[in-house]
Amino acid sequence: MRSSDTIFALSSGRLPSGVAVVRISGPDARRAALILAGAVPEPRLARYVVLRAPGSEEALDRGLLLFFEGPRSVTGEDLVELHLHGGRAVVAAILSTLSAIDGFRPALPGEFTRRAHANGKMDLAEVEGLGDLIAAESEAQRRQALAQASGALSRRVAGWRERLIRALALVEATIDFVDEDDVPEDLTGPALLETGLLREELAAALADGARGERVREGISIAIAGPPNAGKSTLLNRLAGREAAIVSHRPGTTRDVLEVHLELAGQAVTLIDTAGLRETDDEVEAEGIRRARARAGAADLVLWLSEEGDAPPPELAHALAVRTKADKAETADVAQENPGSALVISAATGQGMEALLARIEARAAELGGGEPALITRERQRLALQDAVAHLDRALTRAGGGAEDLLAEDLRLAARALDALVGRVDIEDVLDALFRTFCIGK
Ligand SMILES: Nc1nc2c(ncn2[C@@H]2O[C@H](COP(=O)(O)OP(=O)(O)OP(=O)(O)O)[C@@H](O)[C@H]2O)c(=O)[nH]1
Ligand SMILES: [Mg+2]
Repeated sequence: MRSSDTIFALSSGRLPSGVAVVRISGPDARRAALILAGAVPEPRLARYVVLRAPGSEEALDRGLLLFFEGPRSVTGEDLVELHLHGGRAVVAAILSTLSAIDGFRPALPGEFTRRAHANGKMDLAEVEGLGDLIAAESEAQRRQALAQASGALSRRVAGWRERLIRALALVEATIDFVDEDDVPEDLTGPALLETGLLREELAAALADGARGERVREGISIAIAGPPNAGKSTLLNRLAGREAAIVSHRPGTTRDVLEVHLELAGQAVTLIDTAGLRETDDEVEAEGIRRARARAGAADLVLWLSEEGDAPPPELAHALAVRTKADKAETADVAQENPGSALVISAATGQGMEALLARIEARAAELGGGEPALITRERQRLALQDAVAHLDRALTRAGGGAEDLLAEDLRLAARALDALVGRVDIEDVLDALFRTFCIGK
């Protein structure tokens, strides 16, 4: 597999489809246009063409052909895009024609993006954002991923890095000129001041990162409570399908069951669990152990019971929900003591709007607002690393520790580089040369 090969692939979705898009990228992409359509159109203009196999008069298909001349293309290479009729045989005929061209081969998974990255079109954070955008299922995930794919994190990191390098240049200057008279004063003071400001900004982004990761992974809502409370019935109602088995027998649900849905623009994993009770049954006991674990880790727990009981102490933050309001006795009790718990009937739908409103409010609390900068663990760890180095740098105040301070700042810059997937430290020197008149 050479990176100088010209690669091609079906870039649109499952066939058959209305339109299929085939992408061809690499040094010989023009040749594909010449062979298939007889001419290479002007860059960035769609041309309606008849596509033919080489040496044949017969048309394979008619469609649009676009040519993007590198580096002004998504991969940074010459790139041809064919918009074909989305039939399996049409696409097969085009792909097999492309395969027969010398130096052409099918693209590996992610290879277009890999080339875009290699050609400096996207950094690592943008590639991650792009991956998330393609996987996005909720509105919040789409917004967050699009921001990251469009360079929101990369731009912020670039700004931080520039300031860090400037601070580092001040420290380097202090080291280099320490024995000379023409350096105005100790420059580590301003460097430390900037380091402190940066540290706060990085820490704030880090604190907000939990929200980003939650949006990306989805919010988890566990339904817990005693056996027979109506947990599975509620899950089915929220999911809009019979996902879980419902029965009048207490202890029906034994495994943890998950359904994925979108609530208030957030991806939500709804988790049905085994009813909590004392039991001698080994299988049920394991189900209950899992139920407790999942409820304990969930972003929101709904504690269901027919009596509207308060949740147990280990789930103190759970939202109490009184179920089966349609049953007369329950309804009476509910009226006696209104407001103590949400009252619903999964059978009639009573109280469901209020319950959904509470869930949505919590989802908005957890994942709402402007897209977060940090959206995955790898980014969080790199940012934590940078903050740790800045923290260490801030302990170097006072004379004599300039070398150590410089090293801390260099390591922080390297952590930021790792965050966006770029590691070159040479431009520290560039910054130094730019800021000071070395050739004195
Ligand atoms: N009248 C009425 N019956 C309900 C309602 N919700 C659930 N039920 C009934 O209550 C019984 C138990 O329902 P499930 O949803 O299986 O209860 P569960 O909490 O999942 O029970 P386990 O899985 O055993 O812990 C079933 O017979 C349901 O039909 C409701 O809103 N009104
Ligand atoms: Mg159940």
